Amino acid sequence: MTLALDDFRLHPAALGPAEQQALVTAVLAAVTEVPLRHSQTPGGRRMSVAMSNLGPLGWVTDGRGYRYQSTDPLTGRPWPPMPPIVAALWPRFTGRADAADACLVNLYRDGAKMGLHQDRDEADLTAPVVSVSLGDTAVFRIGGASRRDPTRTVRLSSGDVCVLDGAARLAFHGVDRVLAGSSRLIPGGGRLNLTLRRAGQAP
Ligand SMILES: O=C(O)CCC(=O)C(=O)O
Ligand SMILES: [Mn+2]
Repeated sequence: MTLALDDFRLHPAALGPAEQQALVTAVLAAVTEVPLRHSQTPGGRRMSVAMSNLGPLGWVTDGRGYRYQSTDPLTGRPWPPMPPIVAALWPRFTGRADAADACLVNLYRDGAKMGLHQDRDEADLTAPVVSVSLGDTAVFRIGGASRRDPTRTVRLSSGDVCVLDGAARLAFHGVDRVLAGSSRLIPGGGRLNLTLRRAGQAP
């Protein structure tokens, strides 16, 4: 396997059923202020994943490109604060004393998937990325720091947490598909992914 996978840390079943339920409830309540939406890619395609953000900075995509900003372009409002149960995942899974300043919320329904990409819009690319899976199982694909590197797939089930750190921080990754109906956690079905990052404050 490629070197990059050495720093891809998967914690299977890290979150128990009660914690998963509490996270879903808190996140869905918080995003009522800034509704989940199908954003446009810079190339003008509608994303199949519905997304929104929590915390000081939110990742947005539109015809102008990818970026982080402190307000929701749809509503003009600041992104809602991260619920404490979400913010607490950062120190727990990274061991760091700092805090995530961005939590991207992705909802996969109706055949939604995410193409192979790197997370590289953050000011400090040395801080890890923490990704939490809730609801239906995802077929997640991960490779190396070059798009041409070999990839492998990993099934991410509800309650799994993965950390992209070190050499894996810039690993290409994506979601090939979601196994519809594999969980009953999300009201209306589907998969909810929370991606916690340090987006701003480069050293
Ligand atoms: O849904 C996932 O597991 C991955 C999400 C992701 O890679 C992203 O939003 O950048
Ligand atoms: Mn990503």
